[in-house]
Amino acid sequence: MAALRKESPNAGLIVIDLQNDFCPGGALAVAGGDEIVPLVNRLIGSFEHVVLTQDWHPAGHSSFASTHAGQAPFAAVQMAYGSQTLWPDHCVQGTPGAEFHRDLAWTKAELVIRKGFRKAIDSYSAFYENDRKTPTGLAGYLRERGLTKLALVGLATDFCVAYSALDAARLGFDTTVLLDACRAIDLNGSLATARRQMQLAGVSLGEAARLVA
Ligand code: VGL
Ligand code: ZN
Repeated sequence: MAALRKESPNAGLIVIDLQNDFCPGGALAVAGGDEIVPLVNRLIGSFEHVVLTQDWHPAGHSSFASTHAGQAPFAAVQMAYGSQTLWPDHCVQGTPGAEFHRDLAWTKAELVIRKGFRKAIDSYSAFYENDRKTPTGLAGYLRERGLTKLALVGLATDFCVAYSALDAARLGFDTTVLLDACRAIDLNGSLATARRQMQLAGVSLGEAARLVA
């Protein structure tokens, strides 16, 4: 894991969706979501390359329960591209809820990649929208810059972090999720499922506290 740090110029830290709406008090609060900020900041300090993702939905997004008559948050519906969980309205473009947590040391980030900006399709992964086919452009960016080793942290472990890690591994990146710098939504066993899927896909599960100790 030491190879992930600063001394490795081909390593990148990807911080997933560390935004107000995923922190306590936010519209889709993840328990303890704000607790990871100090550890993520230490990681940001110890990596040469940092990329942030920002969940970034237009009002009336198709992943919002409020967009679907008679549907409540956390229900699953069928979309053209497959099953989609419905969420409370969150991370609406330009709103305070979509901003990064105020204590996140975001200024060092070389790229902020926004996702979920198309009304008709959600995007959990930083690499592909939820049809698993439409690229965000992140893989091309990382490859062109020679970043082959990725450490992922942020919110939520079992949705945007896991989907991003599974895609990263599938795309051939050497991928580690630092679980102590993530927090989960854990809907119907989704955390256990995500951990199992990541292990099967060859994603390393590590600890940020050891990396920055
Ligand atoms: C996320 C649900 C909806 C996440 C984003 O960041 O994990 N989860 N939008
Ligand atoms: Zn979202």
